[in-house]
Amino acid sequence: MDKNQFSTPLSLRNIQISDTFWKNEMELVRKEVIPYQWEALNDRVEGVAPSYCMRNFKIAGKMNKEKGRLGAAYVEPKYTFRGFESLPEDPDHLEDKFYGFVFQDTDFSKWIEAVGYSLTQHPDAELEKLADSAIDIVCEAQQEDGYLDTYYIINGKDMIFSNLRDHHELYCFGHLAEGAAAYYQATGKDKLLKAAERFADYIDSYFGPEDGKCKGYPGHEIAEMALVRLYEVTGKQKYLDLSAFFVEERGKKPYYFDKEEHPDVVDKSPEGIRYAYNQAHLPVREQKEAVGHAVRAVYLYSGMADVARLKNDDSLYEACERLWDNIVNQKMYITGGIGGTHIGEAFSFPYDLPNDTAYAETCASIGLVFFARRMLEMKPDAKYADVMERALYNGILSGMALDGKSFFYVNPLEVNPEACHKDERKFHVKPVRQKWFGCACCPPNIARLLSSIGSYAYTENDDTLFVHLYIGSTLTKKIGDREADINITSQFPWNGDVQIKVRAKDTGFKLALRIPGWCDNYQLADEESYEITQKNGYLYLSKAWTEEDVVDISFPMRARLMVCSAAVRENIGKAALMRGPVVYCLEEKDNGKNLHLLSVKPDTTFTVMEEQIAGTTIRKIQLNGSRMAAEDTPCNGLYSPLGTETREDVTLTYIPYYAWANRGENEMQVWTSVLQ
Ligand code: FUB
Ligand code: ZN
Repeated sequence: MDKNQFSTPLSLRNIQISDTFWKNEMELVRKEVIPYQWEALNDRVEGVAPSYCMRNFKIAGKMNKEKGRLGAAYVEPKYTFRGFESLPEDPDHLEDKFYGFVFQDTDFSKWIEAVGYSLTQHPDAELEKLADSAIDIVCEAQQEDGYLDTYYIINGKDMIFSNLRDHHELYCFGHLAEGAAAYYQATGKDKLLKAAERFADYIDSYFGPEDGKCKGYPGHEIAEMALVRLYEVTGKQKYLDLSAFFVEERGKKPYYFDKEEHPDVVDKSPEGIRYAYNQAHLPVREQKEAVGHAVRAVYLYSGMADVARLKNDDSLYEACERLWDNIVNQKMYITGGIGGTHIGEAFSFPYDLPNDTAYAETCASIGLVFFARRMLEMKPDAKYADVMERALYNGILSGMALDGKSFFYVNPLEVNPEACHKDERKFHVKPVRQKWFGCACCPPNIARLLSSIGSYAYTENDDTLFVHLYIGSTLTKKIGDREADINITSQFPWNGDVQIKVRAKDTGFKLALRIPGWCDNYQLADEESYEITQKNGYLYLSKAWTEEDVVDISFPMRARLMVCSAAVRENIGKAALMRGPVVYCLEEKDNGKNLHLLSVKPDTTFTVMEEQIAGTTIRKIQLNGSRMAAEDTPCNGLYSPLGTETREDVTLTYIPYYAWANRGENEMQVWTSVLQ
């Protein structure tokens, strides 16, 4: 690791996003998702599974008042499995019990995080007041000792931390800390931050390397990166050390999770790899393959990357790099989706990337973006930003409808609605987006990511601003005791022209621009006016800046047919269409039924056209293809000699993958046969 290359994200307070494309997404989050989510958290959305989230906080608060706040000291855990979800017997008569998933508290935490980010871009006194009142409710639930997880406050604190593997307390803490930090950074209000700190202190007194402390670690990771965030906001070293402890302890033998004894829970790990589902099968430095639950995995790797950077830990960094390369080269869909199997919502074996039974959970792609940004913080290498961009424009955006009102949890690359309804192996694949989910992890995760998109686009160090993503914005960068003002205009993802206005007179300012992996040949205007170096896919520009410099750079976007590694059985003989960072797909609406009968012609021309889908402007692409006559197969029976099939020439119409399923239920396909 070379510390001179390190960089950190800019504060969202120093960035104003003006980008046509992303601003639109952020406005959907602000106007649609955040208000809708608040209603969902309060069980006020008809026809949608209640969250019980705010209700649980209120009940925990009420119990605090009635029974007093109970403390608990660490005792060796004695496992009793209480299930993940508890539902009322009679939904019309709710009792003072905990309802919902064990991690229901995180619905609030992700909401407050998105609210915080949104307030940095769009101050809103009313929303802030609502958020403050929600924070009051949550803080009322906190115990005197700092403990704050409603599941155990309501069900009895004698059982706390008794099922780290499955019961998500440290996951709830992690989301709380992330939300609290975001809200504090946006508003300067520290009530929730203090609550998160007190919970962190409690956890710190319970877990750790010292004698007498619990040697467990989170079953669902996130606390690792959240503790680092808490460290960065508060400067308290103990939070970084606790994060490092969780990272180091993971996977050591004897396995901590064995101690918890859970006779009635099935270990979902691949055969022979105990606790791989939780990435606890090996110490993290020995892990070479990304395995298990995909969201958990990338959250862990993000935490590992944070610790590696802050502790300057080379071998941890190398482990992160190995895991990164393993994901990207063997286990990632072209959309940036990860998680090839719904069994355990997990990574499958290398190159097993089925299109129609894919899991590719929205949260997992979001976690991949977290991991990518953290790798970039250690080393500006376009390979990380390329994946970040791929996931953002494709496998993450597909998670939300163009109107921001419905969501995908699972992001398949091929859908036949009949199969989703009739084939049990595909029941997890929904042909249309859902309004909400009982396990509502994905929509709020999209909300928090999109509303903080600026912190993924740029990072900085003393003298350099790194532009990882071309997102129109105005930002300020500190250089010593001076400031550089930068204004970026881009028409991504439709056009690769980028203009950057720089006001950086008398500063040692360097602009590091990523050359996207999909771009064959960038064009920089007035090249001779800069000192230019190029390293790991970044172009470093410096010059004697003035008060009004303009950098014009263009990354021509060509439509291209892409093929997949021959190791992926599913995609042999097939091609997918990409233009710039956008992956395209065929939809039944444009191409008729039975998309599997279509083929693309390899020597095709591409026609790019503007189009409206659900009121949103996209670019569709038409190309030359052919359709096999449907009657060839059913009428002649199942089998016939090669060469007897007939085809007709057709024009294939592709739309961006993220925009599919916005015109009702219909077939969709990313990978299409190539006519040889
Ligand atoms: O377990 C909490 C969240 O629920 C996970 O991150 C998602 O995959 C879903 O299982
Ligand atoms: Zn999710």
